[in-house]
Amino acid sequence: MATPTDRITRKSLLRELKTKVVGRTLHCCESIDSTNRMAKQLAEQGAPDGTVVVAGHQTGGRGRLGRSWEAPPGSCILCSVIFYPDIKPEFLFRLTMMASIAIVDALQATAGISAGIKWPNDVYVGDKKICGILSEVDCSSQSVRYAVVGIGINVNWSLKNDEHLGDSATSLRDLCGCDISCVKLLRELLMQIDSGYGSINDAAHLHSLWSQRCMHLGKTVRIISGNDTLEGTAQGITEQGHLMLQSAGGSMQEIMCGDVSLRW
Ligand code: BT5
Repeated sequence: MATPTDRITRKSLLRELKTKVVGRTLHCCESIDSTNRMAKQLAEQGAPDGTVVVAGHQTGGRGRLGRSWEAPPGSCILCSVIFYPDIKPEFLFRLTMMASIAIVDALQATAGISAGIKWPNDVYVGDKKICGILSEVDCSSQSVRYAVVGIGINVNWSLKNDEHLGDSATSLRDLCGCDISCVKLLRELLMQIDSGYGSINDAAHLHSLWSQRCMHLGKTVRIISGNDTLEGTAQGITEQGHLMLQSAGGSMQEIMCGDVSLRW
């Protein structure tokens, strides 16, 4: 449950934050254009591994492909984490996998909500989106300079009657019927991410945790990828994070990016 003092501040978050890397350097802002934008700027300036940027409000919250991320001031989790991962660029999707697993586990631990991962970057409860992840990287073909993983979770914002998102999105308030402490949820999330980051090179373990939490493996899905609409059974993901889609005729296709829909 949230209390009247449930404001995300450095002090409230650092209390009982048991992490090795993630959140040891922490920037909390009332309002900013985008935590991902600020995190990238800090990474350019050499901010330490695991630096976290948190905002109460974003004036230009970003999604993928130029889309936007909405959240009323002071109601949701809006944060970005900087990483300098020791992985080859082709395996960078592991960071998104690690974040998705951490989000599902933190929602369960803090609010008792069973959520699932929707490839590539969403967390859903039932058929509604509760969280989006935006991973951005600076890398060459050989090495990764830095990666920023941005996370937006709908917490104390009622979306049921929202004109734009009511049909497709949900929040912890809508699901639990009460407000949930953003401080506790974010602290749990950062601890889960910290533990996942420690084993980012254990690909088999990560793959198994991700697959257990993915909501559409083995199911028939429709994927919008660029100008193409594809249908088939989602069979799994490759080491690079591409989705393996099996058509009704049995042929297998590797999809690099797209939006999965589970209902149409
Ligand atoms: C995402 O993009 O889902 C990634 C969102 C990442 C947001 C975080 S917040 C902290 C950090 N700083 C940033 O600037 N961004 C990150 P995508 O898959 O492209 O989904 C975007 C679409 O989701 C929009 O076009 C809307 O349709 C929908 N949407 C926008 N706000 C939403 C919300 N609060 N809940 C559910 N859906 C939303």
